[in-house]
Amino acid sequence: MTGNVDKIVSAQVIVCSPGRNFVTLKITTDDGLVGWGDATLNGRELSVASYLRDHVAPLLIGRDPARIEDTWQYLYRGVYWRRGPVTMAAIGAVDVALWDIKGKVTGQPVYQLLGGAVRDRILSYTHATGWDIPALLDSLDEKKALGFQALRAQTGVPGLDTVYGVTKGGKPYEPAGRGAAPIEEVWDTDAYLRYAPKALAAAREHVGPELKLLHDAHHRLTPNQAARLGKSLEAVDLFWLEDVTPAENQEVLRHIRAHTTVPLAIGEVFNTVWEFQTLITEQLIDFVRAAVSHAGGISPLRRIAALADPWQIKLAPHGPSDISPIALGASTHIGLSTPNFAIQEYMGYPDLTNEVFPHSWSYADGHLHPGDQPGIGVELDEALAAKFPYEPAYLPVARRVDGSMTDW
Ligand code: GCO
Ligand code: MG
Repeated sequence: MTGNVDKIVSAQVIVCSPGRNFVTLKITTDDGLVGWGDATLNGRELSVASYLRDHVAPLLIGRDPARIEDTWQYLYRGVYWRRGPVTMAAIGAVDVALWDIKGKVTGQPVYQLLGGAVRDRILSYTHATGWDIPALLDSLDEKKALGFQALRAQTGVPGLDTVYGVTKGGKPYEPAGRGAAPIEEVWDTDAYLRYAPKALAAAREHVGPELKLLHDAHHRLTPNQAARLGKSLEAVDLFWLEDVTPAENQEVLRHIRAHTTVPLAIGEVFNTVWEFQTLITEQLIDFVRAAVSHAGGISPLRRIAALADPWQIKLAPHGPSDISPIALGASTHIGLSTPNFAIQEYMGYPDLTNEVFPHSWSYADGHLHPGDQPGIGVELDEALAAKFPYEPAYLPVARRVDGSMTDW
């Protein structure tokens, strides 16, 4: 123990943009210990910053940082207008920062406080992306050469100029575009359904039977289209098919499940256990995709995992570029210590992001490990972050070929 930590003396919000926007919470105790949390919500960053700065930070001052669960309950149950991405991202940052402090107080990496390691390292997947099939196959080879044993495969679609998850010219995929308004993309689900099965079959043929292949439909199909796509992909032996339909309507999953055994992964846009309840207890999904930051922190994500466990449903947290290295680090502590954890998405970060957020977690040979630094093991270099102030940036929006809005 490093002393009698018993009071939070400050809670600051830092918004920076080293390549993309991140919202970071810094909680300081009267002993001078610092805990870091990630409150980034892609395209709506400033709303979470305000929620924390204006409504949460004043409530934290004077509280005992050791009372992580009580603080979580206070910020969740103590608010009449609860749930939703802004609230839960804010609460999530507080929860992670308090776990970070508890680790530093006890001198332990957080995974030890969560019960210790149940595995040696965490399987991770990254994105392979190609504008056409040959480019996708090259990208799969390139990512395999980095050691990945699980890869998400996305391709362009003939006739469309922009497609979710894909770049032209081999650049890493990054959906958020800087500027005062979102980019408008044109989307055609029929064209996608004609091409995607061919691209995924070619990918399987190319990589052989062992590599785990994943694919993200990004909320764009009707229930029947999803059922048909699932059926047509069974021979490809996907590790999962992600976000087949828009997340709001959960009943449709019963129809999809009745028609295909393709494993389904859902939940990156969910914020609480309640959105998973039916999907888990009716066994309508195979993987829970919640992110540690957007689902309210380490404490509630562990509860979601515990609910999923008896149904043999596994945790597979969201880990795109809009999850900061702090939340990614927190996720690796959960991954190392949670029995029904399957895989962590890991897009990787540009060098600048890694410099702004120095971290103890590491990637090697297709796997992640949180490292053994006390706490979460990730910090923000405030002086460097200050050189990259917030810049408006938005995720794209999508219209059908007839000009009407659809789900991006
Ligand atoms: C994924 C996701 C992301 C989201 C992004 C939006 O599976 O990684 O679908 O790429 O599009 O997080 O902010
Ligand atoms: Mg996704």
